[in-house]
Amino acid sequence: PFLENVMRHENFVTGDYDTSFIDTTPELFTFPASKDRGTKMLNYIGTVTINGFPGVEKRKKPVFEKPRIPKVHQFDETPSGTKQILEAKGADGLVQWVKDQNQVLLTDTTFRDAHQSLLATRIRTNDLKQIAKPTSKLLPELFSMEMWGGATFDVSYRFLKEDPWERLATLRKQIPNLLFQMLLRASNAVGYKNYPDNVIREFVEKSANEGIDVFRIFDSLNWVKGMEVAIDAVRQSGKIAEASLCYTGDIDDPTRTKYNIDYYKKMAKELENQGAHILGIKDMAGLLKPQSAYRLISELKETVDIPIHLHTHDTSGNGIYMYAKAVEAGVDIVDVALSSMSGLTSQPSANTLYYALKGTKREPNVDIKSLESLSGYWEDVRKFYSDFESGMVAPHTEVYQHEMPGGQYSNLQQQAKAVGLGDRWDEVKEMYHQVNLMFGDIIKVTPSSKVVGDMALFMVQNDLSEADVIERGDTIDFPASVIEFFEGYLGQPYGGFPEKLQKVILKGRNPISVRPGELMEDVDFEELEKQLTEEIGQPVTNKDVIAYSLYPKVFTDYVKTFEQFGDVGVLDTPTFFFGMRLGEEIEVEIETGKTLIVKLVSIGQPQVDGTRIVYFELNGQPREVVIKDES
Ligand code: 3PY
Ligand code: ZN
Repeated sequence: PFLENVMRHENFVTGDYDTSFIDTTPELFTFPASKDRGTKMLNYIGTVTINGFPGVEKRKKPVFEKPRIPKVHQFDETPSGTKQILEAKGADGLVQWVKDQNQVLLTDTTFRDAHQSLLATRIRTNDLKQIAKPTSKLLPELFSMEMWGGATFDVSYRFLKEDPWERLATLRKQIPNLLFQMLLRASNAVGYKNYPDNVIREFVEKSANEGIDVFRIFDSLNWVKGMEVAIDAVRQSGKIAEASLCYTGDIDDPTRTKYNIDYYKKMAKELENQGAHILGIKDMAGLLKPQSAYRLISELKETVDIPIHLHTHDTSGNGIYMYAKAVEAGVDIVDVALSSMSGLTSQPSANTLYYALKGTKREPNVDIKSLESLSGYWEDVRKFYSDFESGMVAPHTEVYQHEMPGGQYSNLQQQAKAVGLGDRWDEVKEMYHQVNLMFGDIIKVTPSSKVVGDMALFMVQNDLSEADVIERGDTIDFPASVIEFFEGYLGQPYGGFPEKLQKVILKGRNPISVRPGELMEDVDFEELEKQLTEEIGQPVTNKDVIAYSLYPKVFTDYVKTFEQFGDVGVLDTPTFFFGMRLGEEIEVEIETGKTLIVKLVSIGQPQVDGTRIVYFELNGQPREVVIKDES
């Protein structure tokens, strides 16, 4: 290991060395403990082969085609892109560049919202990594790639057992030319509740340092006060603050007057005054209709002087027509996904939009062949994740009634199944609509949408109507998220809380009306680092400490799994979900240039203690692991 350490040291790699650096570089003498990665990996493969993977129907591993990776010339230079513009001109220079463009610019959401909305956020870094370089070479004209934040952060630790910071670092290396964009839930960061201000600041600073360039910031109640700290932190970091208004209701429906055009114009102006570089319009459920989009964009263009970036979900099937109208009205940037990862609860298709706008004044500058070849890769990869598909196969105009965000649809459906309400999904959707009205018609987006979802599930499960809730509320234990919402810990909804319901739910507790961050003490990160180091018994990074401050248990559970199974991120996705078939042989690259060959030879009968011996060959040598059969 000493020699390996020397050879990896940057002075050695760059050739800038003489022997004295060995004496002055003590870290060369700390050797990583040998951790037998091979055995841990066999343990993981044995475990999923026998017991299956949560959320994936247990079955023999299907035979999948190898995903088609478009050929790009490895040694061609990566074309420069928007990342270089930001580096050369700074945030204001980049904003000016956007304003100077005549064509509509595109953000590709395939790496984040598309799979959050179609596949319950389950796409693994292993699959992103393989297409990262081709994407950077084939789509250098993109405005940005949305590839981080939202639910991807906690799902990485929680379900995929991988580190989201490593995803960011890996992709950043492969994609040096495009702006990386993340979704930041303002005071809720990438979590489901408000955090102390210094957690938000620390999170933004680290994310910016690690490679995020555009922060789309929103508040789940459109409460601008709740966005102040996040916007300021992003501006401080030198990156781009895309402060967003969330769109709900219908500006052209005279019976829905709460969120009218003036409401959005006022909010847009406030965000601009607050320091937004770009105005985001976050149509999280896909409620913005074509004619309303024309009106909304036209009027907002006259209201603010900053570029406008429009996000939608194609649940109703109206996405492309709506974008065409928004483009006509002068929207600067729109969010699209590669065709095979688009449509339905995801974003509209980039490929389709290209043809829709071809020959118009604002035709996007993008290569359709590239879009198609990259889409081919995702068509193949998507098959690995079929267990996480929502089952929606055609446009759902009923979204205009239930108003459920695209990113929530497949997740809430999974939650409903988990509590035994899978066959009452239609009722859950109807209840979601009713709960929204009970709550006073609120903005529904993470985490306020989760509150509505939790309450809807709770009411269906317990067969409660609105009248039951009001009349018998004092005997009902409401979900924790619902109580917190009515206490004011997600912020203040526009128009206030419905007072009667609030009283019933709070049972004598007093709500707050200030920004929750004002009441929370700063986190002492040094103390937290000590606590975490003690709890897991190993040194930690500052990124680990941030993750721990956001969700302590999710993070320590992840560490425990890592201890047990090692880095499962190196496995291909079919093996990760299904384990191996008898007699199958796979290659696993555990680090660059270091590959293990694994063969599953046989599986023993269950023993009296409920375990089975699984026989492998690892690089040709027989190896066996003992697995508890829990199937
Ligand atoms: C998220 O917050 O994760 C969302 O995608 C909201 O739409
Ligand atoms: Zn979205």
